[in-house]
Amino acid sequence: MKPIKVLPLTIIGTLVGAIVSAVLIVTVTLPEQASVQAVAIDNLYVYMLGFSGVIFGIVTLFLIVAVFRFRARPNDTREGAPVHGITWLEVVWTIIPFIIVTACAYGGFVVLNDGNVEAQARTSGQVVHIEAYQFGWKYDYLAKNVDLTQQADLVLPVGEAVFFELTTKDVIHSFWVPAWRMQMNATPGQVNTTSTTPSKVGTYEIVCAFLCGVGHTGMNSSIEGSIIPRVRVVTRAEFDTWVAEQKAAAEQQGQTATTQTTDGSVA
Ligand SMILES: [Cu+2]
Repeated sequence: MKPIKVLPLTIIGTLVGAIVSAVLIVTVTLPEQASVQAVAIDNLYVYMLGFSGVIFGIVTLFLIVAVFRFRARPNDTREGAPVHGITWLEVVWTIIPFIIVTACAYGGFVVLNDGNVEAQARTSGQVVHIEAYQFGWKYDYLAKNVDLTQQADLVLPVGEAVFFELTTKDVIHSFWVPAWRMQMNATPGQVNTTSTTPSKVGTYEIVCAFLCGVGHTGMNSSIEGSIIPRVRVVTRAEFDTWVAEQKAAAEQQGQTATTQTTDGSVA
């Protein structure tokens, strides 16, 4: 039986795979890019999809050819030839995947490292603590002079780095804003962190990306009937106004509570 011609098949597989990747890259529409980091993350996605498509093309082509070429003919009950190895092929299929995996890991490291804006956010004080619960999110604004706690709304100023600390009251949840290309799990017993720089004014959907119980679907802000608000990215001035309003509302609520207690004790 004639052996498979490796080189021509590899070339054809590469071309087919590259075409598959190109079609996917052109036709699959990603969500709007609404953070500074989103651009580099999308480029990384295209880079990895390119590699994956080529590997897919080569592997699939070899598989199809091998299935046809080496199939058992009717009434042929002979054993196959005992092949003990082809050293050059084994060296090649070890070195090439090693290079590909290293290149992908390096790309991922660079993009995630460059996109980490924790230092900037800590300097400017833009730190938000997110507490996940069944079934929603609560936000504490930890910035100096802001000090808003247990907010149902996530409102952020555009163009400013923000650092998130995530915890959960109960089970594992995952905070995901597709437009920011940012997702982080909230894991019981630990604080997970992530950061982003919103780059566009607007409202964006928040999704819980971890199946967390019967109300999980409701933790997606864009489904009908969801009580979870979308994240609002506003100008700095609008953000300051919002903070002032929330603080005033909180103070008034505190006063009402005090008044009620006083009234109760007097009566
Ligand atoms: Cu959840």
